[in-house]
Amino acid sequence: MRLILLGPPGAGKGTQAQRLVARHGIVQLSTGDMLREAVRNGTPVGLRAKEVMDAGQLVSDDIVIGIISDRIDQPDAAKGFILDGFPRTVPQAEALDGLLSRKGQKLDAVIEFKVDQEKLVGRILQRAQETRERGEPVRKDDDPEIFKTRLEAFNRDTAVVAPYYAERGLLVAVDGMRPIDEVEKAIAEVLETV
Ligand code: B4P
Repeated sequence: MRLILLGPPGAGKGTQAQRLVARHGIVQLSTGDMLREAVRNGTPVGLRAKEVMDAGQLVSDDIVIGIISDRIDQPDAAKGFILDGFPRTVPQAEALDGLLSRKGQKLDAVIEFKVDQEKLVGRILQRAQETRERGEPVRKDDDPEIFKTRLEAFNRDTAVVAPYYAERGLLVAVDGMRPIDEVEKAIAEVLETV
């Protein structure tokens, strides 16, 4: 199975991707996690990405497409994957089409999480609060002002990715406002039909 999870920041893509990994035994390919790891390890990609991510902007297409092409070629992605946070722009979606067609592979579904912007802000503030209470460092981009920039980037560059997949008959919307277990159930129902 090859899936894309699409939606605004804080919509629950990462949360549901982990549940899908547990349920289906396929890998989660999260560009956010890969970029944060590159930043932690101080790699050339990490050095280029850090400032952009901290500011809540999108990392350049060439960097992100580069890391995804390398990752998708790994043996553990051969039997399927869940793309979480990629593609975030139409050029990224077009690059993914190219990568998959070279491998003779197809996407099974693109699941779009629908969540109101007010709810997104509330979730991010809560995540920051819980992280602080655990004594762990809070993600710089979970600051309320920077989160606004992330939402703007989503509205400007990522919102157009859903129609791209709708035109190809792959898009299925899920109500991401509901509790985590209910969203998981809704996704499971969608996957029974693909
Ligand atoms: P990401 O790591 O993808 O961050 P995200 O959008 O906040 O994650 P997600 O939607 O997965 O939210 P989560 O499940 O954690 O990106 C971070 C940055 O990396 C970007 O801003 C950008 O700079 C860069 N980047 C990544 N990919 C890129 C690309 N392709 N191109 C360019 N740049 C890229 O959920 C958030 C919170 O809500 C959690 O605390 C969770 O517990 C809670 N939650 C989730 N579902 C819930 C539910 N149903 N009910 C209640 N709470 C819920």
